[in-house]
Amino acid sequence: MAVEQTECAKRFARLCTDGYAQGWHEANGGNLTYRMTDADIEACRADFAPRGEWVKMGVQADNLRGAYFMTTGSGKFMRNVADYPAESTGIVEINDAGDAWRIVWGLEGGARPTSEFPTHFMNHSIRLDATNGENRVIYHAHCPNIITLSTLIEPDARTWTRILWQSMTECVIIFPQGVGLVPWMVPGGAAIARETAKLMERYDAVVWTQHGMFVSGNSFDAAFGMMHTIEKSAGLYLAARAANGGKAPEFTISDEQLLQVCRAFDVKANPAFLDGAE
Ligand code: 2HA
Ligand code: ZN
Repeated sequence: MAVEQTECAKRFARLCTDGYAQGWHEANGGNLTYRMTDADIEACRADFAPRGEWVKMGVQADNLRGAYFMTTGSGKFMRNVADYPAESTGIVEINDAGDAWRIVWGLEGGARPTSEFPTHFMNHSIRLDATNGENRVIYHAHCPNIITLSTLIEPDARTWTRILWQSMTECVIIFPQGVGLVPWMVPGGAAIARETAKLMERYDAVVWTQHGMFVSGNSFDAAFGMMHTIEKSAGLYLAARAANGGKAPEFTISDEQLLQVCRAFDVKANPAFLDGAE
């Protein structure tokens, strides 16, 4: 089967199209990686043709030695992924040392994996351990409400998480651990990758101040849904605050109500962010 026809490539492309339609991917903004299953690798292997040198990432992970990732390309546009998958995306293999990649499919015309590959890679490593290998998707988007909120609210995980949980009832079910915050940093390298990965030990989602957000998920649906939910809640808060003359909205969901939701849906919310939780 051609790589483009495989289930994972189709789902990968659909997320890119959906994210673009949401307005999260201006120009080459945002990127996506997927850690392939053994079945995905077998379905694609006939098309693999390793080429080029191993490229060091500046980060290393023992638990990703020999892994295969589908990735968007550096400088590529999310809106082109579905129509031009072999130019816009590719598959890379990780070396035995767990510190370098090489292209085995796609990224045609001299392209390389996303500039944020080190962050994706470290997040995959952390989330793989945190979820017993269930996590497979890491997604980065320039979602506008999150970026706007980060110009109004200090980069503090408790403050942000409470604003997001209090603005829409089911948020606490979708991201019960809350969101982590990386204060403004230069994107695209090993330093921001390490800061983000530290937070991914505790959170499924991490905000990059004045930049966007990283989310993790066991599936494309879970990762997209996480991004969508958090971005929507930020937008609701911003609209309410604007409608309230710039002041914080008054009739938001209380801690007691959040705890009631947690009990009803058997969710354990991060107790550090909820007064009255044990
Ligand atoms: O791929 O989003 O953070 C472009 C970016 C870098
Ligand atoms: Zn970005």
